[in-house]
Amino acid sequence: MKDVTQLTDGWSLRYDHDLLPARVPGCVHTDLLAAGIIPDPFLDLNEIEVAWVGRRAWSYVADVAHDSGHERTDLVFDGLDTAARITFDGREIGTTRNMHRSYRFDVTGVAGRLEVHFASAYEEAEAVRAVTGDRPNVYPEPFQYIRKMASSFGWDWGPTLVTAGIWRPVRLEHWSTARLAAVHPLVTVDEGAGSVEIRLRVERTDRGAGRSLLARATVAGEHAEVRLEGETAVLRLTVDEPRLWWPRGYGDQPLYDLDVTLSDEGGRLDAWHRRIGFRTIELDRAPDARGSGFTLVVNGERVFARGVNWIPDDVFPSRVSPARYRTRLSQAVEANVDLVRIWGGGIYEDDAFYDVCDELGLMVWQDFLFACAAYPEEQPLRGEVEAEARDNVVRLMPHPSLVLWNGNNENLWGFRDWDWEPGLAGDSWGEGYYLGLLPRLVAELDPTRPYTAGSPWSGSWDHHPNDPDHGTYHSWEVWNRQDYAEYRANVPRFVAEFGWQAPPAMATLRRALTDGVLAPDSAGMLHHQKAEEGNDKLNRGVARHFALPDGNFDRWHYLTQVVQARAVAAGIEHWRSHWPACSGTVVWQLNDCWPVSSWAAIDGDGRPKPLHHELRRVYADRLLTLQPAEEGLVLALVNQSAAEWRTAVDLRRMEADGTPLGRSTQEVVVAARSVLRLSTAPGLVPEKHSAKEFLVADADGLRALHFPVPDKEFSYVQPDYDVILEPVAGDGGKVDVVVNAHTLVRDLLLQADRLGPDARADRGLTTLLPGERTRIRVDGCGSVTMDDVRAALFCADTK
Ligand code: BMA
Repeated sequence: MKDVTQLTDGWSLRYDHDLLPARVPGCVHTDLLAAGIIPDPFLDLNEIEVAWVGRRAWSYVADVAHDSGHERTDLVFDGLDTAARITFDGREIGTTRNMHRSYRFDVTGVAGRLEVHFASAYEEAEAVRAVTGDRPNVYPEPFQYIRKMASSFGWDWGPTLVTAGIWRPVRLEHWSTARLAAVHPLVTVDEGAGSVEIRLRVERTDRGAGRSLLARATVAGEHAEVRLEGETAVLRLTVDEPRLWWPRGYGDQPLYDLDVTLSDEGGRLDAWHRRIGFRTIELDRAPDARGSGFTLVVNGERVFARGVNWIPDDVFPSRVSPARYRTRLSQAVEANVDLVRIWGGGIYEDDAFYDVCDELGLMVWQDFLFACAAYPEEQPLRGEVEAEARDNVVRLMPHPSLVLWNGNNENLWGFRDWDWEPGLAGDSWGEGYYLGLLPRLVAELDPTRPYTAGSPWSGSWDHHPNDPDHGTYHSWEVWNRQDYAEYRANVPRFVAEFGWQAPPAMATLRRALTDGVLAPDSAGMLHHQKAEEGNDKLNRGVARHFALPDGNFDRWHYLTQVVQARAVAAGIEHWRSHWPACSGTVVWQLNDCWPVSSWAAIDGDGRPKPLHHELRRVYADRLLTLQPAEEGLVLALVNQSAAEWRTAVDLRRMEADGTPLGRSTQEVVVAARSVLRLSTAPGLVPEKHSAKEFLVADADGLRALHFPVPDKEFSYVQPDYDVILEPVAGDGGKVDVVVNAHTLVRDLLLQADRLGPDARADRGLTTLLPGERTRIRVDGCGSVTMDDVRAALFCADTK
């Protein structure tokens, strides 16, 4: 049987004449940080100070002995970042130039000093650029000339920390006769029967050549076996009426163990195991009266995708453990998300990511790794692109959560709209990957899964790549230039990106910015804001609704977070209420890779912003919303659950001080998985530009509000509420904060992180009518005083 030795221990990083202890998997920055040689680049302006790290060559060394008694020994790297030359016992055994591939070298009989020499990624990228010629991109960094996580070079939410290192596990594999070189399981469901087709490839030693081998597969008590005389074989298994894997909210996530073994007459040689799930997946892009849609269909059920975009959870991805993936993806689930799009400027994540998604019922949309640039199609890149795609398609295809391959992020759009076309003057820019190579590879290797050429993409060059009526759409004009109400101006078929920025939680800011003085434009704040005119856009966003607080950082911080939550909610409420014309929203972005002001719902320290709570509301199965629309004020009820929703909607027209002006109750029935749009009775609609009245709709504990004018014009009464602290019996770490409102209290927020760095509140923004109360449970805060709590409470209508 194959025998594996992990090479985790005993590594050192050469630093001038010293050898520093090194972590594998890891990277140079984290080793230098652990050795006290660089300051933490996540704090203050330290990023600038450590820029030299990415400009240098580095090497890792370990002494490796092995004597296995096997015929072959392979040195296997799951990931090298990036341009490396590997020597073993002084002999060069290989070179690499792709962070996204795994590598295997035959090192039979070799022992001694193993050394991995990394060139600076800049040097490699610049050398490749010299061969391919220059191409346009969105940032002044050479990220499209090297197959490495693009955002390592910085992004509009990320620092420029250009890594090097052995970023994924490395091991020795000792084997004799033959091993399983590739296992591709094609899993689908055919008329109720689960079908697994396993395409196998084996590698043989010289002595194993021609020997008869037996491959055997098992799933759900079914077996299949095949004799191999050559290198390849196909095994087929059928499982009668398997339990189906569903996205969360649609059913369970049963997973089945699929085992493949390889043996000869002497016994077992190799084994492979994955968990699979039975489901079908289609992407419906059929033309219709509006254009052409983009609807995921799972097990025949059409799904509105409640999505978030995912970026690498740490700019040093080797630090992201399986436990951290689980935490972050569980936060997505808490926000009622059912789809995660892995964005193309990041990485193909570790299997642990997709394992969690398989278990939690999160659909995964995986971009191939191209973002915001024209990518040369010449060698040496073309071969690398094909090799990395083959590696990762085969690695990830067993996961039932994976529902879609996507060719790139914004490159088809960039070519058409961002002035690339003239400058390219016929040079290659990646189209051959997105419309040629990648769809061919997916069809060859993973034909049960849909592929789309890009995001955004209208399906063909017949329409603009970002045509709202065709395929996927990225909505960025609103954040860049407009008020969030403008999200309501169109109904795209699938909104794959849109978002609004806000700073991170206060405790995160305080940890990251140690200079004490916080202001929107303090040096630290500006350094931890990477977007073009980011702060101006934040300020403009606030100023459309509120008086911009001058010199009051706490209020500025709170209001930017309120506007972020309201903006994203406005988009989702509108687009969801247009299902099935619109069949998905993917918020830019779920997470961050360091502490920064960004579009993220969860900040770089893992703390939720108010947007995270708001997502839970707007992505719930049932959503109640009031929307100014062309036809008047629309009351929309979204019911994405499998059960009919019968309810009575209580509509109240009110004055600012809570005086009722009109009320009615409407009985409604919303069919399963559907939306009901009703016009509001004219007598209940507040006067068009009234600063004095508003409308409240309530149903089954859900609430929708409509204020005819922006907050700064509304005649709020000075908010008044009292607060009671109730310790939670038997649990010293928890407290209930009960707020009783005497007036209208708009967007009340308890910033739990002000009560303790690990404290979490179970509620986000909450609007209370006069006489209403809310109970906010805070977990992890320890003992708190009334003063602490008062100082952590904010509301929007404060004068
Ligand atoms: C889109 C994304 C990212 C970017 C985000 C915010 O373009 O694809 O490249 O970070 O918008 O600007």
